[in-house]
Amino acid sequence: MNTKRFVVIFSLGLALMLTLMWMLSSAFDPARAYTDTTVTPVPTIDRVGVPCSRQDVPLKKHTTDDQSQTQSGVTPLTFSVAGIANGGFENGQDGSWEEYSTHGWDIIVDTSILSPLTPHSGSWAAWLGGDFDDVSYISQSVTIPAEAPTLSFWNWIASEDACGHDFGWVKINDTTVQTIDLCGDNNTEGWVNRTIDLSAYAGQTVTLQIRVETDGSLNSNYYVDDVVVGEMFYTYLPLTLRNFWAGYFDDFSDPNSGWDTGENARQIYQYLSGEYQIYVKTEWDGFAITPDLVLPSDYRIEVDARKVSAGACSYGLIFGSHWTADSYETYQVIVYPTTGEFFVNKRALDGSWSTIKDWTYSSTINQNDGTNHITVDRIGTTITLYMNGTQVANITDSSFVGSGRDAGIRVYSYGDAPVDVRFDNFSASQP
Ligand SMILES: [Ca+2]
Ligand SMILES: [Ca+2]
Ligand SMILES: [Ca+2]
Repeated sequence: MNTKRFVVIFSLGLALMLTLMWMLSSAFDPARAYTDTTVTPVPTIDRVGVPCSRQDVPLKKHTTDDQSQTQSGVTPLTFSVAGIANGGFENGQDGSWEEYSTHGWDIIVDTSILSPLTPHSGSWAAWLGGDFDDVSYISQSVTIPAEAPTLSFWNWIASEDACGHDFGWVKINDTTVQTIDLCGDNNTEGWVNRTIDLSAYAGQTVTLQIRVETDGSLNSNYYVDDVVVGEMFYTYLPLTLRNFWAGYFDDFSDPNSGWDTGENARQIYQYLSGEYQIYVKTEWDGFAITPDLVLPSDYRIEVDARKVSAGACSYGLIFGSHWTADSYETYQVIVYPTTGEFFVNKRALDGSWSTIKDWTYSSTINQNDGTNHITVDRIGTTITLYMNGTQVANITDSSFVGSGRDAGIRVYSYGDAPVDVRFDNFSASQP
């Protein structure tokens, strides 16, 4: 107890000291005084007098980052599944993560410590390494969703060392699932996404640890933000709500019918030859999009979907969808055409996913590249699911009821990226 309190106070003292030193160096070092963020500042700054020098890093404005793209008339929103608590670190040191540093450094820090580095999201990120002979880590217990057993996070490597000396590891239950060599050759010069397949741990509750160990010379920093376990969605919400009732139908023959289109590092979503294409470029990645419907409380959503790419993937519908400023809730119907199975789950505003209908084989599902007509009826608290006109599930679930909700289409890549799925004849009607 006393020891722990001492460590906390000690690390707080260090953090305060570091903050003060940053302020001092800002005042005295012209290299820090830039205001144009397109200018890359001098990467190394003399830190004489700083008790434990943490190397400055070049701040590169990441213009190719898909999260920074904006489209005319469209507000891009990023939503991630948060099986992880405080995955974006925006709650600060709220106890969700255990954090440790040999030298007592705070790992979860805000911009007052990180500056001039900008967190990937918000004003907090995790800063591992940055000191000599230091072991640092963050860890927490998390359940790996069976339907999306992936770990994804954004990382930034800034090292002045040669390869083979300083390392980062991603560990599950103390077993290394990925080793990251922290060295100048691997410097990212910005936030890059790292995605790790955790299918070996699907459905299990495990301890996730992101760990850095440095040696006694030549500094290495490892920054982490937006840790996500499970599926990730990028969806785009047009500024103008489409009050469609009575009924909505799109055969995608008109490429200006109102669905958003775009391409970034992870996906293409566009009208293509009378259909709507979702093309996911990377493994273990998902994409969902809606035409921004405002549904009545009882509705039927239908779509034709077919897989064009060779490997495994899933596609389907989202419905009962509702967005808040920083989260969303939705049902989704997932079809896995490789085996003719389907799955229904839901995501709550707190980021947790729950299974409503576990993977179920249906002979009515056309396998592989066959087209499947997916229908879902939402009537009161009942969800009735049809594949190619045959009822395959009838579920009672009282979440996400009432009018004003949205519905759309979704694709997930698993380990066989790229994935190419075509949708047609999307409709919303009253059953
Ligand atoms: Ca953050
Ligand atoms: Ca080193
Ligand atoms: Ca069509």
